[in-house]
Amino acid sequence: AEKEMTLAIIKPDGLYDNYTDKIKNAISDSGFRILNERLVQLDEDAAMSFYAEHSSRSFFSDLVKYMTSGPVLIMVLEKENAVADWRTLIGPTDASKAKITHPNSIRAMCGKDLQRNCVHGSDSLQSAQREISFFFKEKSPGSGSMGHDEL
Ligand code: YYY
Ligand code: MG
Repeated sequence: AEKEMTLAIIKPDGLYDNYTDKIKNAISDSGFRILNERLVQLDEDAAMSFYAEHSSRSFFSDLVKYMTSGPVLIMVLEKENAVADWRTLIGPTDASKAKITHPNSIRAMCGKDLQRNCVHGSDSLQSAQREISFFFKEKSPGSGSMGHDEL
């Protein structure tokens, strides 16, 4: 099968609680390669744009507040079937439920609850491409990318 790329983020609580090494070990133990990474402090505009699909949801403003509450570590992961396999490794969105149903998942081990779930993973190949470009592709000013690094 073809290699795929997906976008992973260690969210503010994950960095703050020093889960970076544990998460990176899980990443390499599961056969992913980290192609690129950036430590980023998201501002409100970037967080709103990254999560635009959720802009009408009741949790949106809390999500933006949380995602801008501290630095996040953005990583591009590569592997066969990377998108689905990374979603499997991180586990369900609600970390408090993941602790019961998927105790070996990253969200179960490192997350706290529905909001503070420690990590992000792209939900489809199309999302992965959009999200990787959001952080890592050089784009013309005003095009929406906040990244300046080349893959
Ligand atoms: O893709 P995933 O992160 O598992 O969940 P999404 O449904 O895309 O929601 C994005 C993000 O929003 C989630 O990681 C936590 C937060 N969130 C929330 O705070 N409350 C909800 N009811 C749903 C999601
Ligand atoms: Mg999602």
